[in-house]
Amino acid sequence: MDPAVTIETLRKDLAEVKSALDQKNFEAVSAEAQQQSNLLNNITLAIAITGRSGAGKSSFVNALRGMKDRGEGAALTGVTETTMVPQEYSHPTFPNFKIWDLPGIGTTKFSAKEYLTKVNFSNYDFFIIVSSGRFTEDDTKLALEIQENNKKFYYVRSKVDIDIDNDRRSKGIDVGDTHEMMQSEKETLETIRKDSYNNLKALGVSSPRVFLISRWDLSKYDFPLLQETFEKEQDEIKRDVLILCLPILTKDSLKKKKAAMESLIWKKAMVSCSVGLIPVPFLSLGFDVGIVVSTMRDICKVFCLDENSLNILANRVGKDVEELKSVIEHTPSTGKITTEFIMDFLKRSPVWGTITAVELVLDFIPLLGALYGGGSSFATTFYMLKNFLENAVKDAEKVQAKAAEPKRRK
Ligand SMILES: Nc1nc2c(ncn2[C@@H]2O[C@H](COP(=O)(O)OP(=O)(O)OP(=O)(O)O)[C@@H](O)[C@H]2O)c(=O)[nH]1
Ligand SMILES: [Mg+2]
Repeated sequence: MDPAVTIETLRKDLAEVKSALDQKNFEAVSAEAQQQSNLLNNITLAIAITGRSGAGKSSFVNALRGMKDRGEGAALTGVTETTMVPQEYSHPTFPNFKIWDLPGIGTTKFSAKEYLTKVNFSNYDFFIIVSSGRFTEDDTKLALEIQENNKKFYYVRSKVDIDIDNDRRSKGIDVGDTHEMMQSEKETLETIRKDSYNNLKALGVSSPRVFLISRWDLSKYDFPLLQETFEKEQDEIKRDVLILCLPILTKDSLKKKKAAMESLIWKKAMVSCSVGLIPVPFLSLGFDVGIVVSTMRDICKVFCLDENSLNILANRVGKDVEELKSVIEHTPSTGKITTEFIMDFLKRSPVWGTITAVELVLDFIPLLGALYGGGSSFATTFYMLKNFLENAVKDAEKVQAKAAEPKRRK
């Protein structure tokens, strides 16, 4: 791991930590850090996907998990037999993030109330109702009942790529005619938007919000907006879980993941001062190596740099995993993130060797001196994790760019 954090960036980061600490009293922040620092493993988030048979529910489940429809653990799609019981699918690397594939209400004989009881509605954080055509009265009754039970729901209109293509063909527009294609696409999307709005309004929904989506290109159309909307409407902790677990689709998702991870890092650094300390002889410091190791591994998973995520991404984009790995410069494979790796990094770190980062930390946030090790544990953990994160983001950008490159013809 090459050092990526300089004194200047450390100073800036500490100013941010300080402003977070200044807003509450130290004990409250400390307790909050304890509670939230392990959110990826402690907090469960469950999303329910419902909608008519064939609407694209299972495809959407796979899309949210960053997976292809074929492959180990993928939800079965395109089958004619609809399963009549909720199916649970965990996120491939963060098992507490669950997506439930529910049978559509129209495929059951239940009323909305009975349906919600049967599918254990209270287990879900929110619902997504998927339709590939008009939303039905059943879907709408369900949405109103969900609302009645104080849960959120989002309407998703899937398969817009098919509508766009159909309209283009019926207008006789050639695929080479980019300008005409774009115009036609705009018109199709506008028509679907209006039609969905009017249809839902007619069914009794007061201010319908519909998100237009294609499973084949989630970075286009309304998926980024949908993601942003449900992040906005969750509490702070669940929002961070969503941001960290949802697939990387745009540069913006990388940015958001980085910010969420940064806020997690200083909480981890505070916790690292209080438990299972081991001394670092050459620095006469103590910090929790276990926390540092597990957080670095989590960073790898969040930024799709661990073996499992890389394999899933390679499979999704039809590339060899070695090709994706070849652009990773700084981030080691998760198996190599060990106590030895961390000690070695600290020994080689020029920033750590030449300045007393502890003093810098205490200068900024004298309160941290009250922590175990007089702030040194905090400073060491914070510095190392921040460094690892900066490097991971650089690598993630390169891996995503490689994944997005057109495939070479053989
Ligand atoms: N072109 C296109 N096809 C899609 C999209 N979403 C799903 N499909 C296809 O639509 C078909 C049905 O999708 P599924 O995800 O199996 O639908 P489902 O709602 O789970 O169906 P049931 O489980 O039978 O209720 C599959 O062949 C999918 O590949 C999309 O956004 N665009
Ligand atoms: Mg299905």
